[in-house]
Amino acid sequence: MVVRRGKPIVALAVAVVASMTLMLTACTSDEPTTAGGGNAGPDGTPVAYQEPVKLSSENGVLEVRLSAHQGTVDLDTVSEPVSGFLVFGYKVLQGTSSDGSTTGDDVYPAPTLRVDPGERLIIHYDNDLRNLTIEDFYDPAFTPAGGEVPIYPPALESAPLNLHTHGVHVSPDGNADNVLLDIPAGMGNVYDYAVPKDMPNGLYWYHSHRHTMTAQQTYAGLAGLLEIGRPDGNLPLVTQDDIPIRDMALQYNFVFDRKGNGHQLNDPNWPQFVSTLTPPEGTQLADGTYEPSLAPVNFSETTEGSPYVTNWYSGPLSPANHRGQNQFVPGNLQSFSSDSTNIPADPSLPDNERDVQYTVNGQFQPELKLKPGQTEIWSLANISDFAYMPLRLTETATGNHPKFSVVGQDGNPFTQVQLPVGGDGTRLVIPPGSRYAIAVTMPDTGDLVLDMPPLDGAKPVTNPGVLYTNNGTDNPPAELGTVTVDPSVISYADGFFTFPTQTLLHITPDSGEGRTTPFEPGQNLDAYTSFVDTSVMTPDVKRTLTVSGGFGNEKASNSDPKAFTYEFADNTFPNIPLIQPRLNSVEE
Ligand SMILES: [Cu+2]
Repeated sequence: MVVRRGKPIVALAVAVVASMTLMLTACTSDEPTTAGGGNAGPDGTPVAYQEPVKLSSENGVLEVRLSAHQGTVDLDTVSEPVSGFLVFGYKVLQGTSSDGSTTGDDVYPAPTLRVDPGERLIIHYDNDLRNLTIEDFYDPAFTPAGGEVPIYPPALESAPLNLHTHGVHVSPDGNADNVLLDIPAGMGNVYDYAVPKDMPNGLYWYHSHRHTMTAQQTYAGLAGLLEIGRPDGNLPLVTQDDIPIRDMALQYNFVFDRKGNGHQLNDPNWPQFVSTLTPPEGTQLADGTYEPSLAPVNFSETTEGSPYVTNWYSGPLSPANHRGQNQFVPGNLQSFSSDSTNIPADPSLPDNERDVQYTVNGQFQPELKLKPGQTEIWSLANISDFAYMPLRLTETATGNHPKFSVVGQDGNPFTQVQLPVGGDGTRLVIPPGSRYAIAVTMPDTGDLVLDMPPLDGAKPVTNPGVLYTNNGTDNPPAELGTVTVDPSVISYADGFFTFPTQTLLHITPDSGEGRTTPFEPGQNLDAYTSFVDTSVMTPDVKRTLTVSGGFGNEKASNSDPKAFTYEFADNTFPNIPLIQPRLNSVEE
């Protein structure tokens, strides 16, 4: 009894101290706060830019324990801790950490790991994904042929996982970096990576790669950065001019009722994987009795009266099913209209109250201070599962969009500075999994802004839609209509998904004068790289491999709520042709 009472009192004491610290900070300094909830609601202010805790090798080895489990994370734009994340608890067994910690937990993104080429990375990897209580965490694997499609995908109470060091030159065999490994909940694996001595310096990342669950495990937080040597690529010029290097992990999160009651990480894929094979009848939608509801799983717990709008489709498998197309667009940027209802988009809603937010190192529009004229290297890593993130820089004093000087990609230093192909070098699209190292110079006057800009030539996205209105019960009334996303708020569209415009990072002038280092297109970088120029070689073998795919063909099950196949040489995995190139041969 006494022991049980102890816990709440300690928690209360910690909460009081924490809020006092917050008040003191607020009173004595106008520095942005880094506390959870610091940028929540109308009184929120941008938090100070920060990077995830970094765990680095010592005497040639980084040895850590990473324990994956369900967790609760402090987001800057939510006043309460947000539940429903999957996080790594960490313990440093050999190595150092950037904040002096030897253990930590509930961090988002996951800790950054750092080893040099030729060193060892040992990860004691525990799967504690047990006793899960996340209603929209499920396995979206297709229903077996002839099987019954459930109305709601059943929530997983536990989940297998594995570990993948994305892009690192290591063995995929056995219990090494094998993406086909299945580590059941309650078990673990020791990953012992020998990073090759001749691997170039660069930024990589790690995440669970358990097929069919990779996306939601990555989205929910089981992903972090991995530095092999220096994330700039160990460029001689960066060493010579002592240029600061930053890691920026790009992610997104969907918290439906961010400033209200629903302090839960929502799965944006949910409306895609509920089964509407049986269409609604009569007044089922209007009286809220039609199953499934496409609304977030915690809809009834969110603020009463909240609307939720999403694309609608019911009936058998069809290319007309565009559910999910707007799932990465904040609700306030979508408009809904029907004969009786008209909900216009509300782009004036403060960005920090959007339900879907794109973040830098888990922070929403953080503030970074740089000396005017200072050049830095930013290593940007898209460690999200799905988000395509086009980037643009703006110098606010002039409105000028500086070109991106790219010095490396996906962990490989470039031999020369290159410009991205988009927007005459001013638009850099970073797809999921990719990393770009860029040189950025703070202008002499004004701020610098990094954002996801409007897409030139974007068209409005219009679809059949459904509007749910939360009435505090499990039977929210719904009505059908049309959902539209205005082209002015679209930064990227690929036919499947649409992504919004959003500011990502605000850079304001610091006192003093910075040191400028030019990085001009074509300038030699003289870094050690593993790139070889295959364009000048004569291919030993030429192959033609047709990549295709689609909805509703004979290779996808017609009884699935949503089935799409990717085909290589007219077959789907695992029936694709086996290709065995000879070592040291060149193929085209
Ligand atoms: Cu990956």
